[in-house]
Amino acid sequence: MRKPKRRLAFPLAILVSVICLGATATSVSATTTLPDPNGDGTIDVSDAVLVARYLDGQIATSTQSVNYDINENGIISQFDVDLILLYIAGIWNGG
Ligand SMILES: [Ca+2]
Ligand SMILES: [Ca+2]
Repeated sequence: MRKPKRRLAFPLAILVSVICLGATATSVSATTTLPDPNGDGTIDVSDAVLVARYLDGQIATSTQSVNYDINENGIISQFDVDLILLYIAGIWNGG
């Protein structure tokens, strides 16, 4: 069995916290300037999963991966996944 990677621990902890707290906002309209990783018009857990899978090497780079850089610092990292989850949880406003 494959051991979970450490870099997924923090976002998973946030996700579990959001679920345990009964957060009702599981998706947020992408009317903000926040990049939308999967391009479906909302920012939700599926976006975080997509970027996490990209970082884990489970999916290849695509033209859409430019949207994976949530804080637009030129680097796609675990921090981008964390920002998505913080945004969904209402802890970060995308600014
Ligand atoms: Ca999305
Ligand atoms: Ca980034």
